Amino acid sequence: MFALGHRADQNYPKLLVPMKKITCIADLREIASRKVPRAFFDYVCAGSYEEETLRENVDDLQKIKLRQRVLVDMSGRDLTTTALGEKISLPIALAPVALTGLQYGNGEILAAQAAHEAGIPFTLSTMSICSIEQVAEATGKPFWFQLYMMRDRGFIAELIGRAKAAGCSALVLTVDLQVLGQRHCDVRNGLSVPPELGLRNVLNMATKPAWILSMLKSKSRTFGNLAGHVKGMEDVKSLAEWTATQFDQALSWNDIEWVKGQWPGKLILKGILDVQDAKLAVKSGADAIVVSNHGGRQLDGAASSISILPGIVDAVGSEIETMFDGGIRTGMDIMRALALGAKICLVGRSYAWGVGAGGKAGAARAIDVLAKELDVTMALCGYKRVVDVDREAVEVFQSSRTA
Ligand code: FNR
Ligand code: LAC
Repeated sequence: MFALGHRADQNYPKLLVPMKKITCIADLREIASRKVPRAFFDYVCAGSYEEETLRENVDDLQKIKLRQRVLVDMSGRDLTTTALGEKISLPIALAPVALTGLQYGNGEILAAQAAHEAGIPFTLSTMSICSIEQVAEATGKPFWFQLYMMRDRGFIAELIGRAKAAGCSALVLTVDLQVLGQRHCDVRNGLSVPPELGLRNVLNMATKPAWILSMLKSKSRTFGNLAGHVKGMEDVKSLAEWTATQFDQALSWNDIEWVKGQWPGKLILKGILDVQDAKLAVKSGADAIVVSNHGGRQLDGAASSISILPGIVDAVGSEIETMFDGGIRTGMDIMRALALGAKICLVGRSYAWGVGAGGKAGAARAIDVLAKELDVTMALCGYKRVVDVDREAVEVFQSSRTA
């Protein structure tokens, strides 16, 4: 698999770089920036409003210093762990990312295949391009389904039923997007699904032949789970307008019971960023939470996910599985989040750029980069097993280390 490359230090012609020569997530982002039409690439990168929270997610992770330990036996390392009681080969899951199938044709199917081959969970967004059924049929493996609660409860019950019928192994209920935080670039780019064929967009797409080719092979070009079921979904000109009319702004803790009635399986609440809410999540009977600010795409000015994580783990860590997302760009970041108590990390943009850069090979490369970085980081911090990583792995958040 080849992709467009960018680095001056690589001995490859700029146009073709083998995937295995891609060294880091930043490489995948760079390649995606050239291969994916502008409106869809910007959609992935963006945070809401001033992008303060987006920046803090990344910056606060980098501020946490890892503790270098030497002369400890680090042979035979083991990156396996569990999520919701299931064994997984890395402490990572692919986060729900809307419109992945517009980064590259069949993007959701390809990312799901890459995740399954790596032995980690894939989460399909409600707002995916490939439908639940298409992903299930193409992969033949269970995945997690992410749910947005809309006003039409009949449709939501039907959607949950479809996830059940497809053999989904967990429901991820996202609770931090009942109204949409504005990402300025989406307004400026006129982001629409399916892509609007105005002159500017067409000219931009014409410079992306690999993308066009992948889209021609794609099973779907609009919201696969919603088109044909929800009115107006065949042609969405503004996500903000659409969410404002469809999403249930009255959603409250009382509705979790209703969801559990429809879905007796494992339930994950995604978008918890407050200790008080984490305690309510435990009370609600959910199996897990994702400490998340939606990758800095919703409440701008909210604290970084990583700054909130330890407080939540201290408050509820023994009562509920605590997952984490926001700002993971390296294996070192994963180590930091695990050290502060995350059971696993969900990864959003890092793999979405991979899909844009090269479909399944790009997604697989993103997972591989993160896994290898985590493996080396663990070794240099003196850990053999992911499940043993604890707060002793970082310099901050140590209360009293005397020896
Ligand atoms: C998202 N996210 C998201 N979350 C969700 O529950 N449903 C969704 O459909 C989407 N869609 C979506 C699209 C794009 C382009 C991005 C970047 C993110 C949020 C996502 O699941 C996750 O919380 C963040 O991406 C985590 O932050 P990082 O890893 O991107 O920094
Ligand atoms: C987003 C939504 C759709 O972040 O989750 O764009």
